Amino acid sequence: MSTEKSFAKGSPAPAPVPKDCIRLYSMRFCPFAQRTRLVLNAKGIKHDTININLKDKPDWFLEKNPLGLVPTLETPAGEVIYESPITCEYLEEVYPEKKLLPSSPFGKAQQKMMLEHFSKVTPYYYKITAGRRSGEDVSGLEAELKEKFAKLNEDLVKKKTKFFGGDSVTMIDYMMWPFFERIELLELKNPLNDTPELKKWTECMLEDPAVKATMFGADTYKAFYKTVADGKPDYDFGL
Ligand SMILES: N[C@@H](CCC(=O)N[C@@H](CS)C(=O)NCC(=O)O)C(=O)O
Repeated sequence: MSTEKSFAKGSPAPAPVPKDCIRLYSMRFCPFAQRTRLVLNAKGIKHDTININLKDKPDWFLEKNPLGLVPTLETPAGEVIYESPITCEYLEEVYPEKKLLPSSPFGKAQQKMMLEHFSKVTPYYYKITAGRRSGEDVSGLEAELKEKFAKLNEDLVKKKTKFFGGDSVTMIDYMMWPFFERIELLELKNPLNDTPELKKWTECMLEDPAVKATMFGADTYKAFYKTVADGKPDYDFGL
């Protein structure tokens, strides 16, 4: 089962998670939930998806995850896992066939450190888009973000690899990708022109089957985030 339309407050609770399946509570346009969708997809994990209306959440969802955030996973045994990096690490451990993390403790630690650095990038997406909406001068924020992109570029140059964890896609690439898929929302002028390796990375990522399977186009994101900015998020946009 995959519900596309979102469940809002008052919607009946979905059936229990089927025995051979894992469930993802999601929102179709959420970059954090996309991390989990990428991992589910890359590993070919059988799952169902319940989309949540995040403005008007069902009580049964809040009972599962009191933070009320997506992504949230639920197993047939009723175990609930949330916070995107935690959901992805859980999937890596439970479904180890196609590995996305290195096996050495140092390799794993390196990916976590990269993610920690990257977690300083994501707030700019909210600050810049909100700043623009309220007519603020966001040029300082833009410059800071470009500086962060330059650091990521330098990282790829030093490593001499196509991806952040080597020459094939690994977990860290999937953790970062959703924010690059949405880069046009920032309305920056040629955002990756000064960072050619990072730009090449985005081109390589676009070839990845899990990326292709989970992505939306820039026009869809723009239209969805316009509904958010107008205070009436249309979680079912395009359905
Ligand atoms: N730190 C969380 C962030 C997840 C998050 O912010 N998800 C948003 C949707 S993009 C959400 O669920 N928002 C609902 C709310 O804030 O009430 C993670 O990495 O999973």
